[in-house]
Amino acid sequence: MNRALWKDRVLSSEVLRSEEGRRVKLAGWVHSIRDLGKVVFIILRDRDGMVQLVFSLNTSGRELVEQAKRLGKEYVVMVEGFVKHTEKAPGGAEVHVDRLQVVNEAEVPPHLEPDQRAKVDLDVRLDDRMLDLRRPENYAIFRINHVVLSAARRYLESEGFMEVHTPKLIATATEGGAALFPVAYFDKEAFLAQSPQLYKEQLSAVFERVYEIGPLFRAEESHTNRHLSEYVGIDVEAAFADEEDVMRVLEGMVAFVIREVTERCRKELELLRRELKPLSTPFVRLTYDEAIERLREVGIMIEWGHDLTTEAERALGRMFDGPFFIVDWPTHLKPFYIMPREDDPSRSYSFDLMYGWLEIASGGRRIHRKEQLIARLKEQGLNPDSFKHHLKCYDYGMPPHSGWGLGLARLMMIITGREDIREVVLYPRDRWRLTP
Ligand code: AMO
Repeated sequence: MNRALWKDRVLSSEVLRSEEGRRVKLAGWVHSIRDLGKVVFIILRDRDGMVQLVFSLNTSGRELVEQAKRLGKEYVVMVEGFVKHTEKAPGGAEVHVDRLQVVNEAEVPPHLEPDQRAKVDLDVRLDDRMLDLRRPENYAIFRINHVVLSAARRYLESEGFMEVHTPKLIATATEGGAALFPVAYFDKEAFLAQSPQLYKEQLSAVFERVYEIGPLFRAEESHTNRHLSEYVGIDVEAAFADEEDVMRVLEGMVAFVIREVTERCRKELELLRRELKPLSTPFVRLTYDEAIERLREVGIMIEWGHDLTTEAERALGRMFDGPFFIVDWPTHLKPFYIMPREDDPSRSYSFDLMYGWLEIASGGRRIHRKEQLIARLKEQGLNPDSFKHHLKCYDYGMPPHSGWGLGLARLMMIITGREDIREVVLYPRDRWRLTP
């Protein structure tokens, strides 16, 4: 069989839409095999889905039926045959094969066969991630991930944001709390970026509205189901905007993403047994003070000025089904670049976006005056000298600006209903995993 076979192949879904008797060529992987003696049924999987192949004595001949019996799961094959409509086939159509070429054989461990529902531990699956990704459930998750990204880009562009990429090799920390990964950078020490924070702020003084979608690195020592050492962030920064303006962009984007996924990923959501409720904006806004008061009413005591515990987040998640903002956080809980409130500097113009129990984004209004930024750096025990390149920008005309950062995988956990963040990342990196 020659190269031309896969040059004009059709995808599985096209077979299901084809007229009876149409001659088609297909290429893909053997998903499952059912050998009934005189007839062999194979489910072929391609990037588009699955289709049933039939090898029978009548159309295929004895030799081909025997060849089909010797196929194994995940073999790469190319076939040619004609379409037949029948109620008995999944999707209502099948291909009766009269030509078969085995392109490559495969040998997969039985517990990781992609036609089985995942029964084994996630870590075992992650050790053979490429194979694991072939399971239809995973295919659905990452197809949704793609639609989320494409919808986010479309929404942000419609709001006048321009896509940028900032360095991931950096000289200083930006997010106080999270630890950095050091990197040997020629004869110096560099770090992997925890966030594009300072660069996106600087770029807001040039292009006004920028966004970045890219990898971020945090040396998270603790092993939780919602933290990774490497994750994709969607970061936004806007000049001449306050926190309320960028919260509107954030809730608008999340609502748009949910709508797009609902419309464009029906098949995938059905496979994952997910139903997404449409979101109406604006989302609920709760101040930090109101949040700790609501928690006190259910017996969870958070002293003013302390961060919310996981238990507290879970309790709030039960009170607000869906997305809600927590705003006006104590200033000292937020990074140095967040602006303290003018009417009460112990509180700040900041917000976290929660979705149920999970924090999916955080942001706020930024300080745009140099003296105030230097004072805040010092208050947080940071050395302004380490930020001299950034501080210089405040001499060149820094506009008022605001922004936020959202964790893509956190949003994906919500959309797909997965409780472990590693399920929604292709090759997750955490405290214990650096391979594959
Ligand atoms: P923050 O540190 O809150 O804010 O991060 C923003 C969002 O990124 C996600 N996130 C993570 N996701 C997976 N693994 C991690 N280890 C991890 N850490 C954070 C969360 C979080 O809400 N510069 C600010 C944003 C801004 O103000 O613009 C920042 O990085 O969903």
